[in-house]
Amino acid sequence: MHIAGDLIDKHNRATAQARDDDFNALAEYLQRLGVDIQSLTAKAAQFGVAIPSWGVGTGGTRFARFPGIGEPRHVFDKLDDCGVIQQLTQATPTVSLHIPWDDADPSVLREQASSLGLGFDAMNSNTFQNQPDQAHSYKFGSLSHTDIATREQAIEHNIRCIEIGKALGSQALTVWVGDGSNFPGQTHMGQQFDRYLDAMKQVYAALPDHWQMFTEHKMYEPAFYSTVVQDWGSSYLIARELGPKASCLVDLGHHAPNVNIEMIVSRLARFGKLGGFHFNDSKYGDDDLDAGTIDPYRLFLVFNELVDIERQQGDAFKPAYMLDQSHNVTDPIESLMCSAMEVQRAFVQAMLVDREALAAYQADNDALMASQTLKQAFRTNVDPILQCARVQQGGAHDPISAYRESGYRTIVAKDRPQISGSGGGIV
Ligand SMILES: [Mn+2]
Repeated sequence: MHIAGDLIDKHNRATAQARDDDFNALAEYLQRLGVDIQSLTAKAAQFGVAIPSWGVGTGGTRFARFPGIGEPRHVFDKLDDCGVIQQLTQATPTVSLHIPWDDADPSVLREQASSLGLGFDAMNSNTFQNQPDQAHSYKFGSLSHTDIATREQAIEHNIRCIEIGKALGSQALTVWVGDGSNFPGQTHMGQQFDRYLDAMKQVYAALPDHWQMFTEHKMYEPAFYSTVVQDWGSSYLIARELGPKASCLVDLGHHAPNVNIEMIVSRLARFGKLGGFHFNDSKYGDDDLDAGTIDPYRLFLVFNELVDIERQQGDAFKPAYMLDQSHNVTDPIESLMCSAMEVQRAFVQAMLVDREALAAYQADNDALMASQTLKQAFRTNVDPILQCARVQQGGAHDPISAYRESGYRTIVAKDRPQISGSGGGIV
């Protein structure tokens, strides 16, 4: 189901004068800096970040989950919600599925997705919880489990995810495991890592040639003492051991407070192992808050590195961008739209950085002016660029307002009974 085109047109007409005025004012300002607003707007329009299918449901904490009205009942409802996010923001052209939560006939999934103007991003395997018909439990791990039959079951599941992904037109597999330990001494950390690597090599061997495989580090949860893929160093080692199709995903939330994530991004890219991102924000740990809500400057600094790397590596540099959040107190569609726009904003702001000036300040060791060069780009309000990029493509000037005007949630709630629980949103 879509938002009525008439409603979006009406909304965009009502905001047209303000949009034009603001765009022209910004164009004038950027012209003084030697920046062409039209090419910047075209780049903003091309920007896309994938929506995780699990993100359109309400998440929860270890304490409770408070479902909202009209939550998606199954993957087809999730695709509808993702379609609305794409329709209004024009910044989220793909969906990332999670197996087995989203198991369904691939041809039907493909048909619905294409009718909504959506494609499929990376496939996500799930070996961190048991399924009803499962022979071996993942309570004590999956790909690194001490029991070979459990490891084989986890390998088989990942290979099945690749098969489903092939039928959907996906080209990547993200492997995230909950494996680790809760007590010192519980596992032999070296042998556990060996078992994980051995299992991952078997999954890697099943990848089609043009596919990529992403590993994602996380310092804690659900294992609270050690995790098998604890940090970016472990993730890098895994990607290097596996081969050229393997690279690292950086989930912004999976770091201790104050960690310099932009430096991690720079390091991984420098050695060809930056696969992509899970965008969200965090105040304390893996809070899975909306992107840019706590520290928009850090998000900008990450994109500052990405734009710099792209300038050096050209089109060969194509990191996978995805959101990964848990929405506990907001409408997930609204949160995902806000996050997609925040990520797009950081990208556009980072393109405003005067790279030549920055390089000169760095060469002169002029720390203050180098920092000011970044700040100047970050302080620029690029809303008019984002608004025009959306409207030019048929999206809404203000997606949140248009969404609220449409009453979408109330309308779908008539067909979607309130549910008490479903897959979480905490990976
Ligand atoms: Mn993640």
